[in-house]
Amino acid sequence: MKRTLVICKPDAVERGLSGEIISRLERKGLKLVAAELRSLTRETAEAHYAEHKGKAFYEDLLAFITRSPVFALVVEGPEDTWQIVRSMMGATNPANAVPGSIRGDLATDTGENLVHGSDSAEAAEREISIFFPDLA
Ligand code: 3AN
Repeated sequence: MKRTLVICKPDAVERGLSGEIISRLERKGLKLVAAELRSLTRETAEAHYAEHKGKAFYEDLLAFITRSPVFALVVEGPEDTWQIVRSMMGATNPANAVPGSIRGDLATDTGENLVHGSDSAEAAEREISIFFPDLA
């Protein structure tokens, strides 16, 4: 899958860091294919985070991701684009995210960790179809 979904989460937009995140992706050599600033409905958030349903942090996660607009992006690169984005993001827990990564440089909180990237080629396809059905 050459395309992957990236979400600059509400904390990124609120902190004025969506430009920084997009700039890093572009400087890396990934191409923007789609981009939209939008408020997520609970329904869209549930579809996106279906794998986390039932976990202790699920309701907090839905409240967070729907609290203010996100910047949803589709970026394109070589076959392993989703892996490139994941390594640029850094670990889910910013305490483990290496300096140089988005979370390693800019985040301190596991919940509010600025960015989402699809974690497999299958997830990229599924998530792009949720956010940008015309592209799928
Ligand atoms: P990633 O965002 O690195 O792909 P996932 O998919 O495991 O991580 O988790 C999705 C989101 O759920 C995370 N970005 C984070 O906001 C939240 N999350 C994951 N694990 C925890 C946790 N242990 N406590 C609080 N929030 C969590």
